[in-house]
Amino acid sequence: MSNVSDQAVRPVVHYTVSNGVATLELDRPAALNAINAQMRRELPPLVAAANADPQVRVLVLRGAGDRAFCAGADVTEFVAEDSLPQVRAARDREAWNDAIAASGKPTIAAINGHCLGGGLELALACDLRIAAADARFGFPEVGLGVIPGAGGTQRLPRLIGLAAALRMILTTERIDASQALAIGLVSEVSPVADFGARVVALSESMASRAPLAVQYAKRAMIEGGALPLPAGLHIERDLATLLTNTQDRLEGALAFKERRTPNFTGR
Ligand code: CO8
Repeated sequence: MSNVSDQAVRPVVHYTVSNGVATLELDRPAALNAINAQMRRELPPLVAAANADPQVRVLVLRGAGDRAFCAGADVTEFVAEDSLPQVRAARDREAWNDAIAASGKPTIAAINGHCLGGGLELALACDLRIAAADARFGFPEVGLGVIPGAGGTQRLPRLIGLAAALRMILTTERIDASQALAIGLVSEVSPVADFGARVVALSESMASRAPLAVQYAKRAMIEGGALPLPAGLHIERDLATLLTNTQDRLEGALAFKERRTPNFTGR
């Protein structure tokens, strides 16, 4: 007997908040956390909730289980649906990635095991990618008759350079964590046994910094990076000026003078 209705109500994105860090866990480990329609529906409102919650200073995306961050789009859905739902699904896929990429708060993809296709695009929509030593990365799309359609062809070459991106996408070859580190796809690699602790340490360290300064620094780099240098410098100057009016700027200087840990409030 089918248990489709059970599957429909069980959440496939698990959301928790601890010490200023919202963790969004893709939770379909039996399918290597493949992205299905339900997951695409659930994630954007959770990202919105994290963005709206003043207690949340950092977002972490991870996959449930020990085998995968995310093995890409749920290929079985593409086989089952007719062409109009496929078009809709493609549009949903962009919206889901847009929600992550548009977050004003810093985002970290914590990647273990398989990170493929749409899963890699999700990681690319984050600000930082950190990997466990067992992580494997690849874009299988052209082997399935499609192309990366949720940011992969645009974000990957901007991050690792055109030659390396062409190689990954056109060959579908998979790379391991050390290769990903060497080409700048991830910023660090941890032994599998230490990975969970490292994710917590990094995210909580970021969450302990002045929230507005973190957000403005991110904005200056991302918005300014898409502009000619003079316009980018203008954005940087504006945001730096805005920060001079914050309580946290005074708190940072005072804490330094008093040799204590600053108590930042995000104001
Ligand atoms: N979609 C649905 N189910 C999946 C997916 C997926 N992407 N990946 C893995 N699974 C399922 C498997 O079917 C299997 O289920 P079951 O136990 O019920 O048979 C379970 O997860 C475990 O997987 P494997 O037994 O295959 O585990 P292995 O360790 O042997 O292999 C791999 C792991 C190499 C990751 C393998 O599972 C694999 O190649 N998966 C597919 C990867 C992939 O091609 N992803 C899609 C990328 S493309 C994309 O994301 C965007 C465009 C999609 C368009 C598709 C048009 C056809």
